Amino acid sequence: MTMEILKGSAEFLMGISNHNQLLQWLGENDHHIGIAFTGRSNVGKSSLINSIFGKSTARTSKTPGRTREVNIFQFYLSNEGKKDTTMPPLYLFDLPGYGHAAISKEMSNNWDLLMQSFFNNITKQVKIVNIQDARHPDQSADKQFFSFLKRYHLETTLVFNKMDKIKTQKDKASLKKIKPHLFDEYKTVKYIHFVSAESKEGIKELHDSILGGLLTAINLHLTTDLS
Ligand SMILES: Nc1nc2c(ncn2[C@@H]2O[C@H](COP(=O)(O)OP(=O)(O)OP(=O)(O)O)[C@@H](O)[C@H]2O)c(=O)[nH]1
Ligand SMILES: [Mg+2]
Repeated sequence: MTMEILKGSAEFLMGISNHNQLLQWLGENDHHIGIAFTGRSNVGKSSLINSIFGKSTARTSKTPGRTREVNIFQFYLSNEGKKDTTMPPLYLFDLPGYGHAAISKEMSNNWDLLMQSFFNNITKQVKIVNIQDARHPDQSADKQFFSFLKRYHLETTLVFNKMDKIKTQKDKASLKKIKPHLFDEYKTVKYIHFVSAESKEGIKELHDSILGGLLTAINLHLTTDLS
């Protein structure tokens, strides 16, 4: 049985910038299984979503801070190349970026409210992907985000994007050396990937790792339903 994320199947449901509306959506869809993309503005969250879920799923931009809403998509898996309709609905959340200097106080307060509402109310069946820029790993904004995230005990995959910008093998190797330190510092991080949405390096491995997490969550869901 070959399962994959069905490319081009992600359907945009809505973009939510109001935390009460987000609470309402999460309340109405309370068995959600899925995946949430987080990271500093401009690290390539939307670009990575597109390389995994199919071109033009999410809007990308040269202007940092473009994604200001929680964008919710529904997507499907394929089994032997065919759309699998036996699965519970799967959701993809493209979350607004953090750490953008030019963001106003008002916008950053709204980000806090949105993110608290999101992380307080999603199920454990939502896997978190944190994207960082391979050229600037573990920035203070990332540390802050992880200290916020820690209290929710959600399994997280850490992804270093824009690997195409790291030209020498020596620089790639020294970046990869910080892995043990990151696993040690961030206890909820289970996997670390080095990828490029541009060159597609590492994308297949990231896809497989995300799919594995989804299949585990789906199995748990099915087992719980039967008991
Ligand atoms: N060289 C290179 N550029 C990339 C890569 N991934 C994304 N970019 C570029 O980085 C910029 C930001 O990409 P987005 O995908 O919009 O980033 P984002 O994290 O969604 O940004 P916000 O929504 O503003 O938080 C765009 O100009 C992309 O083309 C990559 O792997 N390599
Ligand atoms: Mg974006």
